[in-house]
Amino acid sequence: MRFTTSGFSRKKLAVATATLAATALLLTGCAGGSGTAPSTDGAAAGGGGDTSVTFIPKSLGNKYFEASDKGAAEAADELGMTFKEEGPTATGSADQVPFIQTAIQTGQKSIAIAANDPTAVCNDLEQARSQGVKVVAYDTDTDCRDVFVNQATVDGIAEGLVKLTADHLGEEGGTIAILSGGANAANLNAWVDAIQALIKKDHPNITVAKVAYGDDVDEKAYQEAQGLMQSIPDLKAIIAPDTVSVKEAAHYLADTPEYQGKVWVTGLGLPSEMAEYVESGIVEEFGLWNPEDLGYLASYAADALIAGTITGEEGDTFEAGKLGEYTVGEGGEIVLGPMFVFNKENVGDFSF
Ligand code: RAM
Repeated sequence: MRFTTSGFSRKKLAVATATLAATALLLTGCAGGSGTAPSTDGAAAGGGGDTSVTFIPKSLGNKYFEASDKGAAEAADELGMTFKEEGPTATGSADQVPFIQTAIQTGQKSIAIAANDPTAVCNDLEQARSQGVKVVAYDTDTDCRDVFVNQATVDGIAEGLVKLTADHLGEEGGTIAILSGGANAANLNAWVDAIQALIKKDHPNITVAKVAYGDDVDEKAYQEAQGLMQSIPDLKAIIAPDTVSVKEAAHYLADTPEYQGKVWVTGLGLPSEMAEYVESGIVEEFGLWNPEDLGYLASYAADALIAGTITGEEGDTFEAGKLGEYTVGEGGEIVLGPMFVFNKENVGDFSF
């Protein structure tokens, strides 16, 4: 089964990216201090000014969140929302708390957060909600929010990555490892659990020897990839459901010819970061979605919550600009669409 992503075509994406780059140049405000990114002021760009959102990614400097928050800024501009992106440079459980407090104290109408730890930020998010701030979880869920904008279903991601790996290993199967990112992240742990459960249920010829964690940090992910390849003699594949981990596993493989052709790497990656490895044959296929669309959808969900168009109840519907109409599902989850598979034929078509 091929996974194709709803909501973006290459041409449309190229146009959107060019438009977005021009818009971002117009809107970018002054840069913040350490731990903050330039904020763009939708009001200054002619927006209504009475709605606002602060995006708090897992960490600044991760190109995945640079892409998702670029899409969020594009949507905020369309909606006339004041947009801010602020966040930590590390992925510790409590690193995002100061930025939630800043959003509360500056009267932001909504917060969109990709929590490094689903429970560690709850006291602060509940404080925000008690003061009327709408909270959107995006990319990864937290226990205290109004809605969760999810890039794809957990089962869809697990099925996609396991299929790529099982197809590569064939009847013989073999020993694999999983290299994830932050050990407390709800999205990553859900995917790791679903991947292991699916392999146990449907692929008795595949053994998961170890799960390692790179904490969404380049150097650590590289070292963990090295450790897996050096410590598991019959290792045949690594599944890395995290853009930092899959990039660094490919990076270590590219640096270490003795493992090339022996260990196969796939996972969830950014085309912009993985293209060199796909074009050189180090990696054949990997999955993801359009992170810019994820952020774009999260901004529209925040705006709909502020306007009262949705409350987060199952069945609520709202318009999300160029992405069309979305419906709130069970537990307040809004799903962007299915996973998309990138390979040598298409990886060069995308700029995120
Ligand atoms: C990293 C982060 C993010 C995840 C992607 C796939 O950038 O862990 O939360 O969605 O990988």
